[in-house]
Amino acid sequence: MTDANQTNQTEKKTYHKKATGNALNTVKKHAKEEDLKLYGSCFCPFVQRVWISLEIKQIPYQYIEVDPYKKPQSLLEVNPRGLVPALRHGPTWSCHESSVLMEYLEDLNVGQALLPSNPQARATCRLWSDHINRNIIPAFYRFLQEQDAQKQVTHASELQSEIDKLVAAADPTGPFFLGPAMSFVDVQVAPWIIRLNRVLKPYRGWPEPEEGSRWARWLKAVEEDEAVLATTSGDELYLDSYERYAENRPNTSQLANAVNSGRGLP
Ligand SMILES: N[C@@H](CCC(=O)N[C@@H](CS)C(=O)NCC(=O)O)C(=O)O
Repeated sequence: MTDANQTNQTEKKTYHKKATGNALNTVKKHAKEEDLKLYGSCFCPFVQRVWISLEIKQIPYQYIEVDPYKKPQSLLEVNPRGLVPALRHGPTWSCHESSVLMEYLEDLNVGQALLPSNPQARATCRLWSDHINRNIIPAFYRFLQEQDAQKQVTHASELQSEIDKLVAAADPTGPFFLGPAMSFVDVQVAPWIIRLNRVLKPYRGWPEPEEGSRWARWLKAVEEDEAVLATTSGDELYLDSYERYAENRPNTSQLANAVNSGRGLP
């Protein structure tokens, strides 16, 4: 006879350890040894930021899938905190933190620039990237992890209002933040944009954007961007990987713990 609890346990979904769909093709194309190595996890939105940047810039890189919850020695060597993404470039140098890594790739001056050249326009991009990190991302997880239906309504409107501030700061025509081309701010927010439909919609009933709105055009442009598509797995990968967050299971991740205890994100 099967123990009921045990059955329940085995039915729980968990994070995937291998990319699927388009992202798997990209992983395969970047399996061979390169000087620049991205240590990533297929489900991780912070990794996807760096991955999209590499794809846009067409910098040669090697993609190395790691499990950040198991923290293999190979990951701890490039990031002692044991979080993904981390980069190794050359035999000895390594670094981590997705926003820092995006800035590093920018500083290499290889391929398409993601920040504009004008210092004031660059500062504006950094200001809105800070808004994404400081306000949009925490609001996303507070909403996803909240178990109380009433509080979910409050968190949904908080998330929407943080997104609205970003939309109000964007170029009025778009479809991207600075206009017709994807740039730094778009890449910073893109992984969470694609997770609205794949995670917040199925788990929390996140609505479709208002038809014809500036936000709807932005979403569509991000969803159709080549580098976003190339780093995105099949829908099921996200649905499965985020069930832990949607159920707010204990010790899901350092990020989930930080959200639950009201601390800043790791
Ligand atoms: N601030 C970090 C956050 C990175 C992060 O939280 N990564 C998650 C995966 S999505 C991780 O490595 N978690 C491991 C853990 O919680 O122990 C960044 O921007 O790179």
